[in-house]
Amino acid sequence: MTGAVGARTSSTDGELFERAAHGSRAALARLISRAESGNGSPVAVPPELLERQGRAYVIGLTGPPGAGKSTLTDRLVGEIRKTGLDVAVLAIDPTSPYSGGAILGDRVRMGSHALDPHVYIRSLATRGQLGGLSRVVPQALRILEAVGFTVVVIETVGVGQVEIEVASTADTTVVVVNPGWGDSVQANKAGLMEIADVFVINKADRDGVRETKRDLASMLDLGADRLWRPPIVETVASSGGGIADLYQALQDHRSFVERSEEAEAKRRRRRRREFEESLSRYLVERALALPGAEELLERVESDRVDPARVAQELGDRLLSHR
Ligand SMILES: Nc1nc2c(ncn2[C@@H]2O[C@H](COP(=O)(O)OP(=O)(O)OP(=O)(O)O)[C@@H](O)[C@H]2O)c(=O)[nH]1
Ligand SMILES: [Mg+2]
Repeated sequence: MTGAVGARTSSTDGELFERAAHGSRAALARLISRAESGNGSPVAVPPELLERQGRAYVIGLTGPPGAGKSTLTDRLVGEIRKTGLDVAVLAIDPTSPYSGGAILGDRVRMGSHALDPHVYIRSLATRGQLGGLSRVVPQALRILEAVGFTVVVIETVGVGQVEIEVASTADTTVVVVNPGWGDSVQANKAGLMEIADVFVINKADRDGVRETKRDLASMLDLGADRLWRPPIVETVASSGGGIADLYQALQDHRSFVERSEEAEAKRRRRRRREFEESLSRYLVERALALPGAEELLERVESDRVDPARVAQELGDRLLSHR
């Protein structure tokens, strides 16, 4: 980071980190809001906190709307707290902008930990920005790690491409479905099978558990050459049933991950992707700030020129610009 503006920003970030690392939730919330707003440079983790990067165990929970992800997360937080660890939850809502409803809903459903100072729950929204989640989530994770969290749960609503991408940044991805699921989301099955490390059939108090389990198991047989076969856990999140089994499945997967070389390769790919995406974003921003860039953009948008050629031209101009 160069120049007075960069220096000022990072010192302010530094102050916030200092306070957040000593337990200030207000400072932590401000750091994450900064990452979320996407204005200016990325939130800068102070050098003395960098050694904590990459340390957190990240659990991703994804699945169709209403499957019981938040209720399950609430129970899981309870299990994790029993071990004495602090835990952070990122609840991600990719479609709607901050709607009081969604956030309030999460607060209510994860309410049993609202007063626990060792639990931090945060909703993230992207206000429809392109690439928003893939930018904000890694930064939010970095911030949480820097202030000392070693366990983070990410809940993503839905089963679309973006959610799958986010979920797959986790060390362990839990796909939550309900009895009868097999009939309704045919289209997304393949994608979910690919990312799931653990399957949960939540609402196991309802009919159709056996069929759903059979359905999932036969799909898992298709990928039987994988080193890890995702277990299928039945839960009743609303009453706490099966949560111990889920927690055990997570621990099993975690120790598998820690032993496997594939996991380290995955981490490296993830960090590389984050690096490349940040670099492109930065260069795009800088290039678009060059004099005359607006006019070029206008010509690209009105379809009068080849976008790839103009991009190269502007890129070259950025490189020779001092
Ligand atoms: N019968 C039954 N209901 C459950 C169970 N788990 C959750 N629910 C109910 O299902 C509804 C949705 O639960 P949430 O935890 O909000 O589900 P979610 O997947 O987080 O929902 P979104 O975030 O809106 O996608 C709530 O009314 C829960 O009380 C369960 O195991 N059995
Ligand atoms: Mg939810």
